[in-house]
Amino acid sequence: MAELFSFPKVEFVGNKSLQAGDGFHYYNADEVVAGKKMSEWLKFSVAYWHTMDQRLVDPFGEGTATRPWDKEGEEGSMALALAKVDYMFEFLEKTGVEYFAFHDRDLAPEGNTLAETNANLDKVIDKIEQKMQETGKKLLWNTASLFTNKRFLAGGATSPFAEVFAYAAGQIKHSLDIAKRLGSESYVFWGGREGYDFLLNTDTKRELDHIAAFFKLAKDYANEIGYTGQFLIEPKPKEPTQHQYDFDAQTTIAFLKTYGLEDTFKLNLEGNHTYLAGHTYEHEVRFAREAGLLGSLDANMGDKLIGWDIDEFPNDIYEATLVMYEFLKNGGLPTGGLNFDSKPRRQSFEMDDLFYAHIAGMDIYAAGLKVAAKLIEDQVIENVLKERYASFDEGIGADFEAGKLTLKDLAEYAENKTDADINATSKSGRQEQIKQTLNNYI
Ligand code: XYL
Repeated sequence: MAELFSFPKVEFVGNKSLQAGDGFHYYNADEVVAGKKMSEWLKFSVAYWHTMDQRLVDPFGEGTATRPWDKEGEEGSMALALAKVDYMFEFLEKTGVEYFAFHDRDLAPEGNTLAETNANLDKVIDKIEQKMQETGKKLLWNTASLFTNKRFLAGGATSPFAEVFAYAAGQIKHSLDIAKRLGSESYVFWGGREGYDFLLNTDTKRELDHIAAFFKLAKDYANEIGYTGQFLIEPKPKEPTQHQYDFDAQTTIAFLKTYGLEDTFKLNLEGNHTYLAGHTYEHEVRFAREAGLLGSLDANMGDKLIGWDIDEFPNDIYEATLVMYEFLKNGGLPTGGLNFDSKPRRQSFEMDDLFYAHIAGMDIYAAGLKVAAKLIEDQVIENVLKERYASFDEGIGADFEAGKLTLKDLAEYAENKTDADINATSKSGRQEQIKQTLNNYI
């Protein structure tokens, strides 16, 4: 088959030239970092909905991009849906990305009934399965869109309408069948419309009970068909709803624990969502890691000046380093990866920009991985923490941590200390010095 893209296969070129676009400057698949090849640590994934389907619309204007596959069929046709698969797999081949991810509705048009929609979808899945066998490319995760179609205007699993709830369940069942069939490493639930727009017409308790029960039904079905991929929830605080139930990592962890779902799910954390929640990406990854619930990453970033989700390709070396620090502390992501839930900027509308954007995203995380590995090798942050918390390694602090003390014991110990005694034990936080050390590593 003739090549579909004129863009050459992307190879590692290093930093011989500093001009981007001629290949990878940092991502060197076989290079060993922290005991493993980069390609084993960094399981990159192309997002079907952006790379294949996104035409760079924004809330104020139509798409600016056309794609080479647009000529293969009418919008919304099966001909186009099937042709896109060829382009997707060549894109994976040329960029050296091993994984991809999709929503059910990214792949094929809907029919008049769920059964018709599933039949359309299965034709595309047949082709994807065949391509996966031919190329060895893998599915990082799949998911179901319970938010695009009008029927989901008030949510899917949290819809106040039982007909919609049942439809959503049917859609998830089929999506799990696909996950099993294609060996998807994880299965994602992003609750775009699982939340509320108006508190006074919403029975929040009932909706949360429903979605928790829905998740349990999904897990029961996965067990029944022998699908063992990791279930993931992707937090986002808002947009499209005013308030989403999976607001951020800690809210989602509390939800999972409230409903006894913490052994069923981990988290898929997306960079731009963390900004919308008023956090940093590394904050969210830290809290998920410490809860033992870090599952996968949607590698994108937001913009400090724009208030909505812009899904920008990652290009911030500080953020990539600090996220990779948490990632390495987690031992990587055994059943997850780095999915580029990202799109080029609206003015970067050419096909080559899609290649440049993925190269840049892979390079920034490869560079971040290398810096994070060096930080850990030199125990930079570990030493900061060791020194800062040293008073809990001996004396009263150690006795407290060992569970030997009551509140009364601590009160007796503190009773006759002066402020001068106590303040003399505080140490500088050294924030400026630590930041400069980080800069030196980068
Ligand atoms: C949109 C979300 C989705 C999920 C998958 O903000 O990031 O694209 O990643 O449904």
